[in-house]
Amino acid sequence: RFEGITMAPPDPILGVSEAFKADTNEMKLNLGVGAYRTEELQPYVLNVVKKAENLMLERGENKEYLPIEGLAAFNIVTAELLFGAANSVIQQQRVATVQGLSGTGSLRLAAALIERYFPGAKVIMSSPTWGNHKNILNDAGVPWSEYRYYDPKTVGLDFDGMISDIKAAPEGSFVLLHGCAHNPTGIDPTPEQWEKIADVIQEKNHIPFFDVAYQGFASGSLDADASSVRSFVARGMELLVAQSYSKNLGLYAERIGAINVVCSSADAAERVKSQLKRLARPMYSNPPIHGARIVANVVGNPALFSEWKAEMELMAGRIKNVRQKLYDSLSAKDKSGKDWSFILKQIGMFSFTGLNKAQSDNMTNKWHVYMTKDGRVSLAGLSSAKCEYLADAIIDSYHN
Ligand code: PLP
Ligand code: TYF
Repeated sequence: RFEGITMAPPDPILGVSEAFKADTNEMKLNLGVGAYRTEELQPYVLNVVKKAENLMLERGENKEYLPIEGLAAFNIVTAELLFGAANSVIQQQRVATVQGLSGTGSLRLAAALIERYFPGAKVIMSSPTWGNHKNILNDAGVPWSEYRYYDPKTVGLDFDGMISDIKAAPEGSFVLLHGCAHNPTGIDPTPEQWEKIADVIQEKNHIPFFDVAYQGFASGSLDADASSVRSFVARGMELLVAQSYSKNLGLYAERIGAINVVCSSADAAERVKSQLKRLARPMYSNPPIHGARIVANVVGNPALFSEWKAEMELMAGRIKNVRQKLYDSLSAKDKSGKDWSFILKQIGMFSFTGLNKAQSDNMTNKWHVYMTKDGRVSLAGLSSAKCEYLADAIIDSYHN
């Protein structure tokens, strides 16, 4: 029966945290998982979240099931936050929004929609991308391949490679794009490059499929971080957007996010929504309510909303500080003349160091710095006090 089941490999990101826990060295540093920590390297619950939870407690809200599509008040504010409340797609009710189990569950629902209504259509994704994208599409039975994205020579974007691979994909493919703060590279296209990407997607009748897991975390501004999605919408394109509140509201364990499908008519949006509900019902029946209420309260209340923005700027600002300090330490300590300025050009929670697997192993085995084997470090798990230590570890690993 179960005897024949073999051991599954550990998840390449979550497995890092497990190894970190087992290490007893006091210098150990967990830069694996992308989760925000305070300067004291402790998890952080936003004040606005606590305030929203207090409000909810005072109101004595019940625990009845949500409808399949989730909390109505959440679905309204989440689409408005993404597209802008005045956007014509909102005004014309052309967006099908369904609450999902955070970013991952929303991507999974989108993948199920693609599998069912676009049989054989391929999703193309950046090389590299967030590792779970491949798992999600594999389990949904959606074929995928990669487009060029990262150029190791410049530690920057391979824009020409990206454009020619998007052009070469079969017409009507889904193009998976990170809305902002690309994970793992921290390298985003410029606004001009986004326009060219949109041009080729339109030329080839492809469908953009955005993953927005870091709105507010890239620039510190919610609107600026949604500009890629909004510029595609402004062209009248149909598209998909998965959203997550794990990082920007620190609601990791509440599993709150949404899938939004922008359609060409209100009528189509209603039909798409009915099909998303049909896909969700046998998978998990209906989503959890707590995180949805928190988001609805924070985004829907002007005072809490502006407080949220201030707290997000604080989080994004702390990450920018350690990014700068890491660069300063590397530049001061490294006598090889290597140019480390690529670290300052990257944005969001991560830095892609360019360390290869053997060098990343040295970081962990010799220096007790836990990170993914692709050379990604989560700056959200770094404190100012640890920047010099990390710089020493990186320089040692690079030159050995
Ligand atoms: N997409 C990307 C690119 C991510 O980096 C993450 C989390 O790290 C997610 C989606 C989904 O996270 P969650 O399921 O917690 O919303
Ligand atoms: O650090 C990352 O890239 C993510 C973090 O259910 C993560 O993989 C961890 C757990 C989870 C979703 C995302």
